[in-house]
Parts: sequence; structure tokens; C-alpha cells
Amino acid sequence: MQPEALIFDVDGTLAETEEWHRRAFNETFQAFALDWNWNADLYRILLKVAGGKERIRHYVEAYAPPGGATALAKLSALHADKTERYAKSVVKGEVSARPGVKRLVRQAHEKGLRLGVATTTTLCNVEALLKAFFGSDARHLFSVVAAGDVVPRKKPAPDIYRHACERLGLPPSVCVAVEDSENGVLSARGAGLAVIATPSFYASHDDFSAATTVLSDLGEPDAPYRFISGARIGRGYVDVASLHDLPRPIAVGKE
Ligand code: XBP
Ligand code: MG
Repeated sequence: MQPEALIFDVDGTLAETEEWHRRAFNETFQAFALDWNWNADLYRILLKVAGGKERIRHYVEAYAPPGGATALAKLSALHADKTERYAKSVVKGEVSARPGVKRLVRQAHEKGLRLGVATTTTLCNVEALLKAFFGSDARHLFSVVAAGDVVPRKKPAPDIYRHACERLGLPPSVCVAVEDSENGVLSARGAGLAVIATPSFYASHDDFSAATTVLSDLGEPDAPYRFISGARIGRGYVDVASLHDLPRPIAVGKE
């Protein structure tokens, strides 16, 4: 295919941020005197529900923890507190980019590809992470940042990718998504994009069969990715030239 844009997911794709989200949720629960603890095993299950507010609501409804009703009554305040805690760890520089991410973003921009973001996370979290990774260049590098509640249905619905493509002014067939989870892959494929999947820690057991290619990460010239399945692209690392090896995405149905 002849790609014209790269659209990145954020959590799990740019960095292993979910661990920082998990810690922030738990700190917030403590601060609100909720005797809840989302350990890593539980969090892996809860991640099937995209969006922090939606995840808390699902937890209360499915697990009936003590204080659930009170927590739901203060859901916005709870989530705002969690967002603040998460963003603080990002600003402190505690989160590092996954292999190949910074290199591919800069190269794609230099070679004239448009760059976008399509994520379910809250906008200020994305802005903090992009600033931590790319400094003041972030706003020039990414022409579209589609985040959070900007669409009514979160991933795996295709809405956020459709929205990002519309804002880029490009058909999905010339856009390539980079994702880390099954929900993300389904969302991007549902919108008609080719998808490079780089499974993250929390999504390592997900089903990636819908992805165009599955690689351990984007790789670096001196630290090659591990090929997992799908189309073969690049030689150990993903660069702009290797995106042309992706097969043109097969058109998908309306939903
Ligand atoms: C990740 C998510 C988010 C984060 C928490 O989605 O599902 O909900 O876990 O962020 P993506 P918020 O991989 O699409 O970025 O609490 O801000 O929702
Ligand atoms: Mg993700």
C-alpha cells in the first residue's frame, strides 16, 4: 500500500502506560477511602473495558465492591483525581517510550506522512505523554489528536479511527494504525485501516488475528523486533519504507 498517514494508539502502544494508570486508579481509591485494590491480574481483565470512567463503572456493576454506589455518585471527581495522579507521573518523566516509537514518529514526519493519535484515554493524558516524549515539537508532529469522549462509543467500536481519518481528511485505506490490544485492533480494522499490532504487557494474551501484522515492538536497528504473525514488513525494525510492504487493507463492512 501507499501509506499517507500513521495513526498511533497511546496506552500500551507509545509506552507501557497501563501500569501507571493502574497505580493512579489505586491511589485514587485510597484517597477516596475506598477499600479497593486493582492488582495486575484483575486489571488485565478490567482492561477489556476501554475508558477509565467506564472501567470503574463496570467494576462496581460486575464486582459489587463496598462503597460502590457512593463511588458512582462521585465518578467524575474520582476520575479527575486519577487523571491528575497519572499525568503527574508522566510529567515527572517516569514513563518511557516503547522501542522504535520516537524514531518512527520523527522519520514519518520528515518523510511527509501525516501523523495522528486515536485513543480512548483522556486528552490531557495524551498531551502530557506527547510532550514528555517529543517536547515542544509534539504539536507540529501530530496534526490530529483524537482522544477520550470525543466520540460516543469507545474502542472496540471503529468511531475514534473514523473520526481521526475524517479530521486528517484521508480515506482509511491510506492510513496505518499502530495498536497494542485486541480492542484497538478491532477498532482500527473496523474503520478500514491496516494495523501494525505491537502487543503490550497487559494485552499479551489478546487475540491479534485481525491485525495486518503482529510484531513484538517497532524495533530499532540495533534491537530488532520479534516477528509474531501476519504480513512481513521491514527487516527487524519498522520504518517508512517498510510500511509499503503492508498489503492494502481489505474493505470492511459498515460495522
Ligand atoms: C486505554 C484505555 C484508557 C486508559 C485509562 O486505551 O482504555 O481508558 O486505561 O485512561 P488506548 P482514562 O489504548 O486506546 O489509549 O482513565 O483517561 O480513560
Ligand atoms: Mg492501547
